[in-house]
Order: sequence, then structure tokens, then C-alpha cells
Amino acid sequence: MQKIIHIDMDAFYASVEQRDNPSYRGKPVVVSGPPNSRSVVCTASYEARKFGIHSAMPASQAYKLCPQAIFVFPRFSVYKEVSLQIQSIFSEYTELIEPLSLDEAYLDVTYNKKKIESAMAIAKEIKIKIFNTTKLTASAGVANGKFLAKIASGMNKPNGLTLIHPREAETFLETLPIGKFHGIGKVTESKLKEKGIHFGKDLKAKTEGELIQLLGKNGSYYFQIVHGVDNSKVIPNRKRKSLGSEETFSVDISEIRLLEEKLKEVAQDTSRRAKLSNLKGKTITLKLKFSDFEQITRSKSLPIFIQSEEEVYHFGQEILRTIEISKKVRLIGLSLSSFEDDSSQPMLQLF
Ligand code: TTP
Ligand code: MG
Repeated sequence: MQKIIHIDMDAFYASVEQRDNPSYRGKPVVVSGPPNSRSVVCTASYEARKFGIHSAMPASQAYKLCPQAIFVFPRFSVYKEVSLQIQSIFSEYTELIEPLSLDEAYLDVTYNKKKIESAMAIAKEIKIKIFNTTKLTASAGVANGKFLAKIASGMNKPNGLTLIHPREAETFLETLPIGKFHGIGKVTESKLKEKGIHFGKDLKAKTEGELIQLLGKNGSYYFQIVHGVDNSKVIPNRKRKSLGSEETFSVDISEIRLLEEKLKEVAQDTSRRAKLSNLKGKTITLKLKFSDFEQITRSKSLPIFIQSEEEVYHFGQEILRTIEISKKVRLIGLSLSSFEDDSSQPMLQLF
């Protein structure tokens, strides 16, 4: 039997804004573009949700529902930073982490690094660590499969910790309204309701063949789910193999001094990305594209793992100086690869 935890931060972007701006706390906060634009709501604080505001709603509609709400622009780099922090907490327990977005992940803790038997105990620890590190709350769901773990984490938001015990699982599913089945959208929901299927027990009354007819290729999956079988695995994102940055110039360049200036910019950006992902590389690759679109790449294996702007620029420049520039250049790029193998690092495939 698997032990799965699903973790989901509460009102994520809005909570980060309330954390960083104490005057927003306890107030309706809407993270979106300006309310008089065509932008949509990324998310809303729980105070704003009381007015009926929710994700994906036009910001203009949110304004009508609650003109006194505080509208703030998203700050993605801050959310990414928090995301890396929580991933790093997860990886203290397991490498089997499947992030679904910046604020949400499945963890398989069946065999965990700390050899803790109880998945509930792990979930509790993780929630505390998340709060201590980020000053933000998360909700966690614990179950024997991904399907129920995800439903569980949504049951007692915010700051919830919910277990769906294996022996309750089948009854729980029988009474679950079909709209709550993850993956069954509004359209399918009304289609099923027209056929008298309102709860899990109605799905369970069908044969696998009937469910395939009703739900297409997902029919077999839901057949297993309602019979208490959920073998879907937590699939960790593959570790990234390289990262880098490139720039296409507005005007083609032939002067080496100008090329080196551009190289400095892409080195800066490459280093920034490497730091964000906590990665150091031992191979550096320079890419040039010429005005006739011919493209060359030159790689160099380094004696050390590098990450800083100075190092990336230094070795990039070394490669650049070995290349004879006989045509104008339209693009320059740098990338790092052959990363230090540090398995204590979280899986970093968020960007
Ligand atoms: P969610 O976890 O779906 O929502 P949430 O964390 O804001 O609130 P909840 O407490 O219900 O989990 O999404 C995480 C973040 O992703 C959310 O804070 C903003 C962003 N997001 C969007 O930008 N657009 C969307 O449509 C949704 C659903 C989320
Ligand atoms: Mg969330």
C-alpha cells in the first residue's frame, strides 16, 4: 500500500502578498492585473472569496463584487522562491515529489528518508516546517493513493490536515458527489447527472465497459478508483540537464567588444537561473548564430563546478575568444550543464 501526501498552499499568491505587506492582512486581496483591464484573477485571499471572488474570474468582475478589495500585481519571482523553499522541505523526506504547480505537490512517503511510519506524522512535520520557513500555511491530505490524497488536502482548507483512512476510502468515495472527482469537469458532470449519476456509488454500480462508454479512455481509471484501487505512481520530474540564457540582438553585431558586453548580460542571466535552481555546472556551452543563420555551439569542460556571474562570464569569454568571427552575429547564448550531482536537492523543473 502506498502512503501519499498531497500538499497545497493556502490562497498561495494572496497569502504571500499578505505576508509581505502587513497592512493587507485580514483584508480582501485580489492578485491580478488592474481591475479596469482585461486581466483575470490569479487568486484571492480568503477574505475576498467571501465576496464570491475566485481564480480565473475577470478582474473587472472582482472589482464589481468588492470595490474595496486591494488589487495587487503578481510577483512571480517571490512565489518561485517560496516554491523552492517548500520543495526543499519535501526533499528532507523523499525524492518522490511530483509538483503540480508552484504551490502543490504529491509526495510518496511509503519509504521515506527519515523512516517515519506514519504519513500523518510526516504531513504534520512538513506543515510546521513550511510555516516556520515561509510564514505561510499549507493544507495537507493523506491517503493511500494520489486521488484521495488530493481530495483530502482540499477538505479542511485553510491550514488543514486530513486523513482518508484506507478503511474509510470506499464509503467515502460512494458518497462523494461526482463533481468532486478530480478530472471530471463541468461538462462531464452534467452529462453524468443527466444519466442519473450523482455520486460515487452511482459510478460504482456501472461495469467497466459502461464507464468507458461514458468517460472514454478515463473510464477504466475511474472504475478502479471507485473500487478503492489507486495505483497511480508519484512521478518525480526529471532533473533538468541544462539551463541558460540567450539574446537575439536588435541589430547584428560584429565588434568583439560589443559581443562581450552582450555575453556579460547572458552570463548574468544564466548565473541568476543557476542560483534560483541551486545548480552548479561543470560544462559551459557558448552558442552563436550569424546573420546568415548559421549556428555554432562550442562547449568546454571545466575543472570546477561554476555558478557565479564572474565564473560564467570568464569561461564564456574564453570560448568566445577561440572563435574566429568572420560574419556578423545575430544571437549569443550561454548554458551550463553537467550539474553537480547532489541528490539532497529538490527536483527542480518548475520553470
Ligand atoms: P491554487 O492552489 O488552485 O489556489 P490557491 O493556492 O490560491 O488557493 P487554495 O487555498 O484554494 O489552494 O493555485 C495556486 C496558485 O496558482 C494561486 O495562488 C494563483 C495561481 N493560479 C492562477 O494564477 N490562476 C488560476 O486559475 C489558478 C487556479 C491558480
Ligand atoms: Mg493552493
